[in-house]
Amino acid sequence: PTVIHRADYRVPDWLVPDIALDFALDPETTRVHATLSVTRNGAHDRPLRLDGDGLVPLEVLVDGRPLDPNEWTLDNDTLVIPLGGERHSVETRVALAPSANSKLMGLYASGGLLCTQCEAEGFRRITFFPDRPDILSRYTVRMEADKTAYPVLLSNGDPVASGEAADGRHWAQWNDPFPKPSYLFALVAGDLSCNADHFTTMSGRAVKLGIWVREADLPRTEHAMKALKDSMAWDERTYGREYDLDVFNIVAVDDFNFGAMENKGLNIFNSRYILADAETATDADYDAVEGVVAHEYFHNWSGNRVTCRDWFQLSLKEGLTVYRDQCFSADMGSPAVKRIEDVRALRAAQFPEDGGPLAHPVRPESYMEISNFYTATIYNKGAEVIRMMALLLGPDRYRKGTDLYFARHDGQAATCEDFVRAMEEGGGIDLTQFRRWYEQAGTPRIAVSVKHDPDSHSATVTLEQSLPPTPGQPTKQPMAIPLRTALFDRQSGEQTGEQTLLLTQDSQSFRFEGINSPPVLSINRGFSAPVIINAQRSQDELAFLSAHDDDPFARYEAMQQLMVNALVHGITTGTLDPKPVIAAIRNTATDPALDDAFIAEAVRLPSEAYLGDQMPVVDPDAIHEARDRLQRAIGEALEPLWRNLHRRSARPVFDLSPASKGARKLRNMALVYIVASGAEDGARVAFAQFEQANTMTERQAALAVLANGTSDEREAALDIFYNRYRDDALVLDKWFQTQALAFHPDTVPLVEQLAKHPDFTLNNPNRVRSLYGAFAANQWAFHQKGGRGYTILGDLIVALDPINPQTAARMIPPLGRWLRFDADRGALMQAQLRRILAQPGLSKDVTEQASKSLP
Ligand code: HT7
Ligand code: ZN
Repeated sequence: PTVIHRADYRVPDWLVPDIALDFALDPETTRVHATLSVTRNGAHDRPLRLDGDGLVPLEVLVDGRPLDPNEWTLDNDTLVIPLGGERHSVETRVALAPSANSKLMGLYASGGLLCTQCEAEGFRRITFFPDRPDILSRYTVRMEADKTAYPVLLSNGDPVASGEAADGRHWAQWNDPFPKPSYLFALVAGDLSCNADHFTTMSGRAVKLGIWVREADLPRTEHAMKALKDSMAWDERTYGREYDLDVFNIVAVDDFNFGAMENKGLNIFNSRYILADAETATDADYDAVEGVVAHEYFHNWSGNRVTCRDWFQLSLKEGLTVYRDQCFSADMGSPAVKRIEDVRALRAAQFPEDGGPLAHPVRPESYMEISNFYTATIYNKGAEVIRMMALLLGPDRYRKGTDLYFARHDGQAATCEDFVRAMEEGGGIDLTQFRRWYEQAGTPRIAVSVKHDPDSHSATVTLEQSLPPTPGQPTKQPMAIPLRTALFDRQSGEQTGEQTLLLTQDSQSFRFEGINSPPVLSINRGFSAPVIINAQRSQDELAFLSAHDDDPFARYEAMQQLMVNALVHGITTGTLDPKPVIAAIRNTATDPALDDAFIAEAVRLPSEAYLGDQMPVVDPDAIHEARDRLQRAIGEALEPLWRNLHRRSARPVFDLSPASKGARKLRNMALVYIVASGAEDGARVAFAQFEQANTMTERQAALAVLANGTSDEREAALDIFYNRYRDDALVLDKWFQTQALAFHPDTVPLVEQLAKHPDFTLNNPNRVRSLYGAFAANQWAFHQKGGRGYTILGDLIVALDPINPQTAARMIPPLGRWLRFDADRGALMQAQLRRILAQPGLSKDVTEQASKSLP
């Protein structure tokens, strides 16, 4: 496949200021008639080139005249039309088969609906068009469909007309006044019901809000609607951004390759990020609904009004929008817990990506298939980069920078460089070196040492940074790294005043004055930079910070580091000392100043995968065994405490207040430790929680705990859960996921069985992710000796690629981590990658990921 390079960007030869689309919708054969007004861009004599993907032109007209087939050519999939004048009207007619579209890109059928997904390059599967984000057009859309099967017809912008047509059909027309790139086009037709509401903007305009779902799902849309209104108000308050159309619609669909899509005025969502009620959604699901609704809404400015010049700039909209949704969710709930969750997600997904064969900069230099670049690096590391700039500028200057960015680039297709320049000018700061965060891949490592000088009452903190080589980048330049840092006095427990140290050189020292005794270092507070710190702090110092640090993230981090040290020492030497961990947990769990949600986060053991990341070679069995042992020791030593917390945090009535959510989080954590203690009644306590739960948060947590064991209650709970929820796809996903994630000796054969279950299907990405995505994340089971897990994933990728290559390609990275494991496992993982690559007719998506993952 062809490789596209950032350096090859050229302005478009032809622009398309207006496009009219006419759809005769039908699931078997949809006819699309497109009329493009095209204008020559600059002085050149190059033909008009319109991207297509699997399209056959049935008719091509220029300025109303039908062309002979020899007046145009099809160059691979691209329609090439020589044009003589400066502006023309170009018409094409094509036919599509939405029901046969299993890739879920372009126009496809899902659960009786017809809907579209165009980002990144799906529009070319609908009509011939220069399908690149720097072509901004005004869209007029007319669609016609059977009135009984598709009573609701939606598109971008405002509805302008509708009427009856022959043969039981009807039509509607929508106009979008805002010029937009083709990836933001959307259309939905179906039998949908609407949760209708309204929002009055800061300038007093009334906006009609609609969330469109199956009628039976309407009661499950309240949380999403609240999230939407909260997001609209927050973006006005925080960024001065007002919504611009009279209508904002959201549609939920069951089959979706991603979380959601920010189409102008018509967001389309994976139903798992819209539907929520206490019976079927966990608190984490509620939070995800709130976060994704906000994310898509925020794109209206960071992505739609100001879009991307080319796909190398993807993080311009995604990094900024993730940062915006993270801040929103922090403001809606607990900032401390939100930060902990976001850092955990970054470390689980982005750090391994940055340290593996698929590492790429936040602004990549090349790609084969852009769908492969919707990554944790573009999204989550991109958000960290924005967060660092916000820290360096401070709130007021950051806001000046974003105001300037939005004002200067409104209605344009911009670049990451444009954003950084706006930050520089708005904030009055030089970000020359900081730009390396966009250029250099890899996670910086920082070695820290602290020297106390009693004579001068000062302490010197010395930082040394290094950035490992990544594919295509063998050597690196030093990064600009802002590290919020404080020193603590051991006796008083007081800190000496926080400073943001800006590390810009390979090695640099910073002096703190007024330090009377050897201090305890608190560094990267709030996780101010996405780096790995090696500060060589003793277990004693970490215990001190876990009790005294006034930065909640740093306090959590000290606790995690304490646990990691105990476990890594236990794994490498065979002797595990649980005492310091138990003491710190006791201290934290009984601290009356801490809230339940924070305690639950702080006492949770690091995941097996995170522990693997701390070791030179991952040993899945040793990690599992040591973590299990420590969990049991903590359970046993503090059993009365866990039982007390478990009882105390029960809530008879469901509500979504932070206190109630925190109580449920702590109750579930306590249950983990009660069962881990080996208490004779552990499974019964879990089963009782499972049966009596008044929320999915408690029910699923109890099911997960039982699924890890081999008790009779395990099978009973799994059966009850299945029979109760078998008709609810989103909850059934949890049933598959829980079993694939289970620390159970038979998880591998169970996953093989579940793949043959009548409710399993390769056609629904949520179901695929719930079984195989979860399994690949279960380090102990997936990496079981002998490579059966790798074969399972290899078989899946081979079977899924012809159906849905995007989803298949997303399953490759777990196999690409072979360098992190022993030689036997590594060879078996590579063998699967080679087998996949040998498949005839392999997609570009899987080819790129598999070939880059091999040496
Ligand atoms: N901007 C959206 C990206 C997206 C997507 C990308 C590839 C294939 C399918 C997709 N569906 C949505 C999602 C977002 O970041 O908001
Ligand atoms: Zn996004």
